[in-house]
Amino acid sequence: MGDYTKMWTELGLDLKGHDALLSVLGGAYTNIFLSQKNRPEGMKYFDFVMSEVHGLRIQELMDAKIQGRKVIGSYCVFVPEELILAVDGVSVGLCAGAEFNFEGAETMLPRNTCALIKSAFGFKLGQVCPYLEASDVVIGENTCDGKKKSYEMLAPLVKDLYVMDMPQMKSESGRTLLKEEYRKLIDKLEKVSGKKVTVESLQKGINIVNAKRDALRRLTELRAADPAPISGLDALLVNQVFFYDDPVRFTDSVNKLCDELEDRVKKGIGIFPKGTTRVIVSGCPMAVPNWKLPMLIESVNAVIVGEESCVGERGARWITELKGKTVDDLLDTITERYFNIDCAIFTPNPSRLAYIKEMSKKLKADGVIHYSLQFCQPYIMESGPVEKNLEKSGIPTILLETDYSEQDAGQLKTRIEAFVERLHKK
Ligand code: BJ8
Repeated sequence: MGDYTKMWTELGLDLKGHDALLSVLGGAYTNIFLSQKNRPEGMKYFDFVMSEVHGLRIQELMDAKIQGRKVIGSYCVFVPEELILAVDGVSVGLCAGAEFNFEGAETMLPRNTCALIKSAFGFKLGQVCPYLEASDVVIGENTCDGKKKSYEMLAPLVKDLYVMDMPQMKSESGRTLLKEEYRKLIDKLEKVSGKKVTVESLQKGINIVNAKRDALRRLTELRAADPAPISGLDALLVNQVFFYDDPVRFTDSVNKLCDELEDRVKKGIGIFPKGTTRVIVSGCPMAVPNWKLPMLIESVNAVIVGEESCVGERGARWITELKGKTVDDLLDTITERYFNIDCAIFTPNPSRLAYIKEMSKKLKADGVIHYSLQFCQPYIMESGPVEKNLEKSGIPTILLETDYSEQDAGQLKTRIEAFVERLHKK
């Protein structure tokens, strides 16, 4: 990586803390990703993106700002990138996956807050996230109680925080509320950018995001092969980069990777031998650099073949239908698409369970590892019924609860080993 000290200083980063974060991140990346054997060549692009995730990509954001484009940060897959692109904005994901400055975060938040929220505050208070510092607007959403209340505390810390309300039930009034919130979000984006959302600009945004999701769908389908042509770690990385990279370049890189994986599938080349135990990870999102669980799973002779998560299928699986002649028509189709997302904040939430079953079948998984972040009420509450129902349907399931620390790694590994052993004997 080049020398970006000037840019980081201008962004107001704490250089000492930032250096410490980058060195931990770089070391972890080398140990976890670069040590894998027989990786697809196409992963080189994603290695490069990660090596420049606080460098070149931030430089691109700063260049976009000079050209008059706005950088819009968000924490949830309910924020439509299509709307941001329709005002020529740049969308960046801000969820954080590292245990950084939790002491600082705990001066503002209760200790029993999930690691994802604490991490976002730790990064902000420690001034180490160039994406957050480059954001002209940060969009929050009233999803879980933890996020909803934490935005009250985040507001005075960032330049411009805009919070969307969110439905909690998949009812007609819920759908109307979501559409209304998207309409208000358009107003906000138009005001900040000084650009109007038009039919053409919205269609263009929809096409760009659909192409990105189509590429990820291709990747998902290829993982049904045995041997799996790509590791779960690498597939997760692609899903994580989805939130940071230039969307058109990302799509192109995922499609190139898929071309290579198609060839691997034809030739029977896999990352692990044919017949390796296959699992699906379901639950909370895994933001960069939260790689602990997949790393443990794939270190015990199992391969992850799918992620039922917002950094995975839940974030990418629906396509926005391109129909209608007005902005309002297109807003209907966007609302339709996003209203499908089966986040555990919804009650009841039967489609999530149904989809885990569908995924298990499609991807020929031997079992499901349900992953909840400690103190995440929505996913922990949902995990019990999910486990019971999957087991009843003949899909072995294990519930794991963890955080971003390494302290429980040994214990988790033992439980995963025992579970993989159970799947092996099935
Ligand atoms: S659509 S999953 S990205 S809300 S882990 S902060 S739920 S206490 S992240 Fe999410 Fe949107 Fe839903 Fe997806 Fe709360 Fe749980 Fe923490 Fe979470």
